[in-house]
Amino acid sequence: MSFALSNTVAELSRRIGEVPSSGPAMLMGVLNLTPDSFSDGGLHPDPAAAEASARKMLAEGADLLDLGPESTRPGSQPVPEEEQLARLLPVLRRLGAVPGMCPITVDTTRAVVARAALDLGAVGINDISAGRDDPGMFRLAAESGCLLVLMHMQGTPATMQAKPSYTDVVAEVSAFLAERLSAARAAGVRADRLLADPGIGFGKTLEHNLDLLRHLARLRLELGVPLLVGTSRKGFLGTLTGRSNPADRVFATAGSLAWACTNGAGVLRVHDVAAARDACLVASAIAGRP
Ligand code: HH2
Repeated sequence: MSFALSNTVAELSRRIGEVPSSGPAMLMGVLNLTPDSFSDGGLHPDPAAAEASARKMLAEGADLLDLGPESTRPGSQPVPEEEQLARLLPVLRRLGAVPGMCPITVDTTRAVVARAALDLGAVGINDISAGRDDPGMFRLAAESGCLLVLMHMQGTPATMQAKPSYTDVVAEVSAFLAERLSAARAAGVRADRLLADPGIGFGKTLEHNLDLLRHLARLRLELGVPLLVGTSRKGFLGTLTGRSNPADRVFATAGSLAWACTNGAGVLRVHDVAAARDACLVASAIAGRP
């Protein structure tokens, strides 16, 4: 990692670490480069369309952008590494040339894809398998010094919503993430580069999702690292509001974000950056964290 890049990562991890006590959560805009994502699939058929969305999210206040070359919606199948690279690299090259572009993370479980993204200037890896899919991921994060998000998921995207089952969802998710965080640290990943994510919608019923959100502050305390939370437009919001189209869940998302950002979330992964920004500014101000 270059000197400039490692400074960016250090500054980012400092800012993210400060969030729960001061300031609203940081906003990570979702930029999926897939034909089949549950909400924005097919919206970015070429790098120019991706750049337009990136510029829009940047203007709306995104602190980070998360580029996704693989859908992980319920029932989805893994995308081969070559295909992920073909979707990702042209967009990364293009965004690298945009003046003032915010730092970029890549949503992949494959180390070869993550390495190529880091080589093109990405600052972090969002690994929804928490290092279980590819043993090379922790090594790469340790060597590069990048940010690393570790997420909880029961099962795999292909099967996860078939029959999610827990005795105590909060305790089990917390124990899983604690184990994955210590495995990452044991592999040499710097403690201040790690984030944990309860994985809303990944092998969870409505009640599981609500229980996890209700106990975000406890997870933050038990895990000792910043939390990333992704509720944006997800199915449980559709269940609660009766809105079947993910694009109609922007207000429902804002409600969940206002809760998350005042209850321990450091980074919010969102499709609608402008709505997320306003919801979090207001909720954080009421909570006394302007
Ligand atoms: N959710 C999605 C994808 N990646 N990563 C983290 N860390 N946390 C999340 O909650 C999360 C995630 C699913 O959302 P999206 O990317 O919009 O859909 P798809 O997986 O269909 O591309």
